[in-house]
Amino acid sequence: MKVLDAKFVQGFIRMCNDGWEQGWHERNGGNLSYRMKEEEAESVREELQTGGEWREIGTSVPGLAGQYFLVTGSGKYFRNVILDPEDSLAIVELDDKGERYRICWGLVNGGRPTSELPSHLMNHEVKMQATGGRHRVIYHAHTTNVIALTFVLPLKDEVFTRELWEMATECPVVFPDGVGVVGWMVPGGREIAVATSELMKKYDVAIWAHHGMFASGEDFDLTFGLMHTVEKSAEILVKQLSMCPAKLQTITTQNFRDLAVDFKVTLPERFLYEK
Ligand code: 2HA
Ligand code: ZN
Repeated sequence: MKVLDAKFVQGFIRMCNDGWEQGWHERNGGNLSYRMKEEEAESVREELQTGGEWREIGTSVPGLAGQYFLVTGSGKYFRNVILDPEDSLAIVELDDKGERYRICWGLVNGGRPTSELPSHLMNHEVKMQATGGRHRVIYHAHTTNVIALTFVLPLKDEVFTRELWEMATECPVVFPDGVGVVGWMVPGGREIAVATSELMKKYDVAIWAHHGMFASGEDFDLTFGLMHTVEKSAEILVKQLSMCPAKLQTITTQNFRDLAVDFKVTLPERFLYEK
């Protein structure tokens, strides 16, 4: 099969375009990666090149050795993915130590995989282990309202989680584990990758202060839906803070406890403090 005919590739392209349409991907902002199934790599084998040069990832992900990933390219625009996926995307293979990668498909006009490759791969390694292999998608987006909130809320997991949960009843059901926050860091390197993957051991969402968000999920629908839910909740919070910084009423601690029972989710106690 041709790479562009594969269902996972079509789903990936659609998700890039959905993110662009949400306004989360100005210029070359944001990046997406998908950990391919063995049978998916097999299904497009005829188009995968094996002569590419091995390059350093910039970190070590031994748990992902030998796996294939579909990723957005560094400096590429989400806006263009749907028009020219072979220019914007790449399939990369990792070596047997999980320290180097080579390009097997895509980036036909040159270029490299996403500048956030260390963060993506370290998150994949953590989430693959934490979910018994179920999570396959890591998504980074420059979500406007979440970014705005990182200027006015304390950069604490407890504060962001609780405030975002309060903004929409379905939030604690969609992200019952909460969200993690890292303070401002230089993007692109190993240090921010380590900090983010540390949060990903506990959460499916990590907020990068003054920058954006990372989300992890099983498939494109769930991961895009998670990003969308968190960002929409942040939008409501921005509106609420703009209209009236002191809430007149909200979802209470007891309301969350009742919701958890009926929806059969476990909400960590540290987010259920009395305010
Ligand atoms: O420009 O989003 O974090 C790509 C990015 C870097
Ligand atoms: Zn970014």
